[in-house]
Amino acid sequence: MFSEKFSNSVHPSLLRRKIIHIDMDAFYASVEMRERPELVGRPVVVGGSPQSRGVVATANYEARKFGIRSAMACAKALKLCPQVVFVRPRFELYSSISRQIRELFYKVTPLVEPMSLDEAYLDVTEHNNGRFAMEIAAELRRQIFETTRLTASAGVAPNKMLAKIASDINKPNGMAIIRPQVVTAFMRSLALSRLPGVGPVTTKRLSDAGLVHCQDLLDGHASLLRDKIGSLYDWLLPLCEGIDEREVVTHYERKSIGTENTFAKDMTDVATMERELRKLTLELCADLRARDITGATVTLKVRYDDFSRITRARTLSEPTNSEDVIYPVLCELLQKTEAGRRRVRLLGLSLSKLGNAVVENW
Ligand code: DCP
Ligand code: MG
Repeated sequence: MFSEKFSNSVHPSLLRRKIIHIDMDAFYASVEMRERPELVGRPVVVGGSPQSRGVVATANYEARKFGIRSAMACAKALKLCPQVVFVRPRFELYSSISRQIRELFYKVTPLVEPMSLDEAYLDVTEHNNGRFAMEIAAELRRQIFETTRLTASAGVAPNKMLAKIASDINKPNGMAIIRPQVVTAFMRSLALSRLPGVGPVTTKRLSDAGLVHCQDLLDGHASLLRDKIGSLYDWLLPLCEGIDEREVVTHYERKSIGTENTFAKDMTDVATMERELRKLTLELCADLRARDITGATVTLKVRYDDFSRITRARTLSEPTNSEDVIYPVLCELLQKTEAGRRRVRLLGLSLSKLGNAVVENW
């Protein structure tokens, strides 16, 4: 599709790495269709209910034909397609499948950055066993299907931005490769709204300035464009050239650790809540001590029966993981809520301002 004549202008950063982006197709909906074959061929929305202001988490491809999209109100989805089937999400099921998929990724390389339950970047520059990145991606898609009976799409490219854009090109159940030699040509016709970090607000600002595609920015005069869109220009320019130096991040530093429980019956009296908090505190502190984690800020989370949620927090003079310190603080924080006056469906607690850096993989 793109001619090789661009090969003499390849930016060196595009020759450095090989990145694969994998993204499951209509993930939650595909899982539900696998579990309930009677849904196959029908438009399906996974999400809340149209009666209770729920939103669409995802829609299968049949439902998308009617214009239904993620984050849309379920009531609107129902208007667009009256025969749509609404299904409640089952997050535990999705995360167990997500773990299966990640295991397949980690067999290829430790350089995996999961972005969500259904999406990850892999850096296969080194860990390729002599295979082309494209072959690894094809093999992973095959293994994912064999293991889960679900389809994934893949993108292969010299960086994260391009790999993610590529995985969308032949979605669903497809794959695309963007070679370094075609990046310049490919980027020119790409809409600016497809660049990472460019959301609806920025897209509007850019189109108000007459900028819709990357070429509009690439061909424009730098100082004129800086006058129009300010520092946005310098941020976007390398992206429009197809340059994205972000590494695949395999570990993150944990900022907080906590636990919570939704109760089978809403709670009304404070003594019961204190007992439940005590149980949660003992569990959490045992875990913290086992992992040698301490924290200075204690946060209590309360969800009332109408699903509204509040948090109350206190920072101690020094980090701890002792229930004898944390539990009384939680009881004090509970006094600062409407517990006892309103019905409570969930209690949670967490510790932040951790005393020692806690580095984990995803
Ligand atoms: N999700 C959500 N709310 C959103 C977007 C997504 O709950 N606003 C959930 C449901 C999706 C899952 O995350 O199934 C993965 O998100 P994707 O954006 O990858 O969408 P899908 O996998 O559903 O579809 P696609 O085939 O376009 O990747
Ligand atoms: Mg997906």
